Amino acid sequence: MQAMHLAARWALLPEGWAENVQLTVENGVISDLAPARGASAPRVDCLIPGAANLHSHAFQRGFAGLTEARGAARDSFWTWREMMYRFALQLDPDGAQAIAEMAYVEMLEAGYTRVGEFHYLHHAPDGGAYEDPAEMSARIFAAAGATGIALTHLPVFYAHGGFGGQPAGAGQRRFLHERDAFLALVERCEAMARPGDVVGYAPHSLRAADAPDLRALAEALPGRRAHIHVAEQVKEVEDCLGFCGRRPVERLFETVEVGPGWCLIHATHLTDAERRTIAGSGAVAGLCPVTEANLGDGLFPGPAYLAEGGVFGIGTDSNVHIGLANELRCLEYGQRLFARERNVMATEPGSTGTQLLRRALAGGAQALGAPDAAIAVGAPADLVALHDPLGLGSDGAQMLDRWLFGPDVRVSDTWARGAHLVREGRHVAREAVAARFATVVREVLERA
Ligand code: NGQ
Ligand code: ZN
Repeated sequence: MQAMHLAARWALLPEGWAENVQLTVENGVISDLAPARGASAPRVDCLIPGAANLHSHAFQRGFAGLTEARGAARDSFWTWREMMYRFALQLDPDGAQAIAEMAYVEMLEAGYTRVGEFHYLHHAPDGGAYEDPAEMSARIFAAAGATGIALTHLPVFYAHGGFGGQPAGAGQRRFLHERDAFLALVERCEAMARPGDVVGYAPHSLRAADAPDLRALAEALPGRRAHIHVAEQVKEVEDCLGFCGRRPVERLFETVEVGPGWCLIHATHLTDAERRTIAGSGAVAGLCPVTEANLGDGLFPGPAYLAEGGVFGIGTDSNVHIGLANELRCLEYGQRLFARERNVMATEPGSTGTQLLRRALAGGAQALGAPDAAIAVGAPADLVALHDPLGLGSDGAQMLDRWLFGPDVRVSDTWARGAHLVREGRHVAREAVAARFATVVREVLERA
């Protein structure tokens, strides 16, 4: 493979912003980093590392924006979930793959080069296993392969409909596994992984996986990244208290050893003690600010958690709107509205965008078991270029802040492991992927 050269006016390096940098990329890896010389290489305005999107349910992209009309009663997370289940029951493997490809194209266009797919749509619409029980996971791998995004696949263990081992409801029949069959799925996924892909596992929630399930999985799958939804909704906290006298985060930490290999998705409703416990454990808080706003979840206690040294990363979750700048802005704005202050998620003086991005890059890579997101020799060439059409950014930090909070800076290019997948803001396969996506969604909506 031929070496690629790329120059950047500004680049976010591990030690900070650098001006006029030239990179060489060979076999998908950054092989050299030097001061830019002459005009030999194509030059971008601002170069940042590609980010990890630590929490996605790709299929939910299929009904993005279509649950925003009020029903007869008051709408909530739980009424949204009914609609989500109805959509989930309509998808066949081809449809699920087409929708995942659309989501992954948009992620690459947004600046993500890896996705953590929290995957629970496992079985056929009647709840029976497909001939290949790993069929739906195979479609996720295929969608990642077709679009070029790196994948951390997180097959989901789902066994119950609520706390106390309640039976699963009819709408959940495609999600369910016995423990042995689930462990076999994890093994099959490992066999499907391309170089650079990671396979973890995900007990869906304390509602869907009980304490014996959690312990058995942790014992059977040591060393794998583990993700779980926890304490997203007040009702979940109340139901957990009603069931066992403990709050969800307390219950999780009492049940399994939670450390840096864990990612706690949402972790919205926390006591001070629970927040300190998460921060002290080194686990990643998997924040999904746009989805959390869309579903009316509540606000994560950001500043206190950062003060305690807590780690966080960002996920697009329901994929109602796929963005990276957008997620970080929504995170910061939620905290501003609550604190009635500005630049709340910055822990030191200086660019809020730079601090938010660096934390999200580090937490995302940790949560997905990926190499550090860094523009550095030896690192995978996962790169995102920002274009500043008016040339107003006087330095990299300002360009980044204007990308997050202003109107005109945007992603122009994305390289994943050196492959130039997004050019002039568009994924190279966007047209074909979008056409298949539109056909599938039209068919599902006509049927539903
Ligand atoms: C999910 N999504 O698994 O897709 C969940 C809803 C549930 C979010 N929590 C289902 N955002 O939690 O039971
Ligand atoms: Zn989720």
